[in-house]
Amino acid sequence: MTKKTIAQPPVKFTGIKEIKMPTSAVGFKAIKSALTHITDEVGIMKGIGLLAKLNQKDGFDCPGCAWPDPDEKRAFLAEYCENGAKAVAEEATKNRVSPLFFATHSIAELGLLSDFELGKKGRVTQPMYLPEGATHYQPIEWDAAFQIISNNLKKLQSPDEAIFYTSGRTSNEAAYLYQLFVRQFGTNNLPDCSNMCHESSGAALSETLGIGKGSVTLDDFKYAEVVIVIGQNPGTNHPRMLTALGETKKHGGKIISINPLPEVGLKNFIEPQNPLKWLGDGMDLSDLFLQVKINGDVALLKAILILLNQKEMNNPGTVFDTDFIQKQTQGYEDFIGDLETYNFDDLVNQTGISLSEIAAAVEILANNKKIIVCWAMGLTQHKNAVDNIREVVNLLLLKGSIGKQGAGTCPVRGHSNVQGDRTMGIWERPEEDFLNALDAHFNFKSPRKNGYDVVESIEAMYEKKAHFFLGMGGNFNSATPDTEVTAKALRNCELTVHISTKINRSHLIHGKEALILPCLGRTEKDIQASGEQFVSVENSMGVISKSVGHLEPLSEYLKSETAIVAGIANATLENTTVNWTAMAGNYDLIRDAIEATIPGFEQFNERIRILGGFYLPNSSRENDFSVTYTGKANFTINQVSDIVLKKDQYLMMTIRTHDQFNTTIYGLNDRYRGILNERRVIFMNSEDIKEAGLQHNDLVDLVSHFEGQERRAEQFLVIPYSIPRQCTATYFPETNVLVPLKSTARISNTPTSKTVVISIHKRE
Ligand SMILES: Nc1nc2c(c(=O)[nH]1)N[C@H]1C(S)=C(S)[C@@H](COP(=O)(O)OP(=O)(O)OC[C@H]3O[C@@H](n4cnc5c(=O)[nH]c(N)nc54)[C@H](O)[C@@H]3O)O[C@H]1N2
Ligand SMILES: Nc1nc2c(c(=O)[nH]1)N[C@H]1C(S)=C(S)[C@@H](COP(=O)(O)OP(=O)(O)OC[C@H]3O[C@@H](n4cnc5c(=O)[nH]c(N)nc54)[C@H](O)[C@@H]3O)O[C@H]1N2
Ligand SMILES: [Mo]
Repeated sequence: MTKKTIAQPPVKFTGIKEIKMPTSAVGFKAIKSALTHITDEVGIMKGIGLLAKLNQKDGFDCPGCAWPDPDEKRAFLAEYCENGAKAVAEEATKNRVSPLFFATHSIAELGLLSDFELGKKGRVTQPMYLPEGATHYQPIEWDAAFQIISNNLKKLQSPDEAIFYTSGRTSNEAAYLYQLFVRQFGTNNLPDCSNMCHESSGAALSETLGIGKGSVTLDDFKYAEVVIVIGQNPGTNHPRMLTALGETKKHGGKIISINPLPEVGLKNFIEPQNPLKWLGDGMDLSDLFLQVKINGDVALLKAILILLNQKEMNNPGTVFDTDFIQKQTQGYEDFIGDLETYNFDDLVNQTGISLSEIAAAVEILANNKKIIVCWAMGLTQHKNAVDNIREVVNLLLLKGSIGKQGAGTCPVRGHSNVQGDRTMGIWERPEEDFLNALDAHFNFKSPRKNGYDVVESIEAMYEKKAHFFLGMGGNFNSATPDTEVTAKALRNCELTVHISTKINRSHLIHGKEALILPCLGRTEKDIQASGEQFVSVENSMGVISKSVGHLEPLSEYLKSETAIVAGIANATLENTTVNWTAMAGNYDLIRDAIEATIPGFEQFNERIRILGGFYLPNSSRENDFSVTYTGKANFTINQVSDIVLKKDQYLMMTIRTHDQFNTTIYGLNDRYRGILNERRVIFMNSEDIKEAGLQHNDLVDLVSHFEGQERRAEQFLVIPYSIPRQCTATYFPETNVLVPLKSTARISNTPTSKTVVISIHKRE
């Protein structure tokens, strides 16, 4: 018999090359890299045809990040970035994983491939089935696959024994139909990638401002006097955001970046849209870079707020927006009272930043009124992540920097439709109003009990309280924390099902039986009973727009995500009140149902056909905080980090390279950080390396420490890097095995993937 398939990326070294860190982002090299990926995966002619439709008003939405497209003018052939082009190349690839491929490779064998090698095998072309005890996947007809799902769902003692995960690429139409099926089946077990991503932002913003989404639009970047980019690496993860930051600079605004790493994209940027500038010096972006220690952000913000408060007390009414505070907010006195209890020097020490640099930030903030704060995973994946974001809101409220042009909150979303999926009801804790609307429209009673989020789902499968897993996209095994625990949880299931475009490690870590259901991607034509369909998505700023694929589907066996949901629903639900076949045959009918049950979608079918789409209503953008629990915008009292490191311990953040999209590894380079052809590295401060008796390129094992438990990840190369003392960085998902499942953020329950306590051990 074969050995058990390994759950983690195998230890393989690919031959590190180190280069000097570049001094600017984007520019000619980025364009070259984009074209290389497109040419290698898709071919040059087809590739250029694809790029011409990418993010255009009549084209398809980039399957990369959720950064918005300009409302007005869009550049022909340039409304994309290097990493968007890689995302498209990855999906539209010529390479195929056919039944023959599965017949000639056992699952254990596939497990020995790295994520990079696995992904490069290409798109899955046919539904595949793994019977109990089998070593190879085999092809299966769609109807037989739906029947296996239905049989397994019907065997459960309760609908709550099934888990229905979603990754944020799923369109609004597919997501809506999916949650409707899951609720008609009888559970709210709808965990999604958001639980690991911006859940902390949603929790903090709903409490303080009344809506879990950001408040700014792209246009606001032109009017902002200050933009703070904190805990985010836009040069890699949202490259088109650099154009917006460039607009801020062109209009005289200042940029402050707050990050443990000097990320190149935040320093200097060469506009991709203007070839005349490709070889020039580029535009300097950050006016001030605060190199904060990992998880030192609440301390830093508090230190800034204390100094701002002192300035305000010296000259009342000149620093804070007292009128806004008085009329629109609640909790100011308690907040200021709390601020006065901190020891200022302790706070500064926690940040690792000099007092003069903090004072420079205070100077910029004191003298300006229109502030935008942008953030991503550097704030959301800590134990006090919700505190981080509430403290950001405190700053904006003091300055009255919300609900007006050029100011506000900007949580920069990850997956291209992660925000839309939540709007569509992909949530384990749905609002009563939403469920009531569903019940009334579809004439059934949806479940009221809260479902499991990602961490709770893993626990439920681990403890054998749940026996069925279905993933609508994503790579659950590799994206979640505590890889070995998650793998055991998935293996405990009776059936694991993945609706996927490409093969990934979650297909190899399976339940007793398993299915891979291949679906159409964004780039492909979607033809249903009523003809050619399009879908809709919501970007990071609440714009709903249309996305239509133009390529011929790569295989005749692929189904759309909506058709797959309808197939499962028809096979499973006996007394359903929904005509699944009709809805999947004509997405206008799904949009009619969305309009009838979700606020903000009036005349949806009409408005979605207007090129460019429409904005959803957003109360905090409109300066209306009446929807919070106090009826006002709320100041909050937040906690600084309580992590105490022992002498030989370090904090580790798990971050993305320039060549990956989450668990999809496009290539082996992290060009902007000077690392080529290798992923098994740990970035350390050179003083720490010296003190630990280590040397550049030493081979080390990493051990994480949590509540007396140890977890181990073996074989990483030590790289000296500009990073604060006792802080380290490694790449996700290689080190997810070190992130303890139970180490999560208060309130949002998001895994603390940016604060892992580790020790570092030299290999003999
Ligand atoms: N090309 C590409 N684009 C992507 C993705 C991708 O993988 N590849 N992923 C998408 C998804 S789902 C998401 S959520 C986003 C992720 O976008 P990011 O959040 O930018 O991604 P990370 O690599 O996790 O980077 C986190 C950044 O926060 C910093 N950081 C870490 N800890 C702290 C801290 O304690 N304080 C502060 N101030 N900074 C900290 C890190 O140094 C790093 O710069 O990108 C989306 N876009
Ligand atoms: N340690 C650590 N862990 C993290 C993070 C971190 O920063 N550090 N970040 C977290 C974050 S922010 C996120 S969002 C999650 C991401 O978690 P996931 O969303 O679960 O993971 P992805 O790697 O984005 O999923 C990639 C897979 O999605 C499938 N796919 C791609 N396009 C489509 C499509 O159009 N339809 C369907 N059905 N499938 C498709 C492909 O098969 C591909 O292999 O990971 C989280 N995990
Ligand atoms: Mo994300």
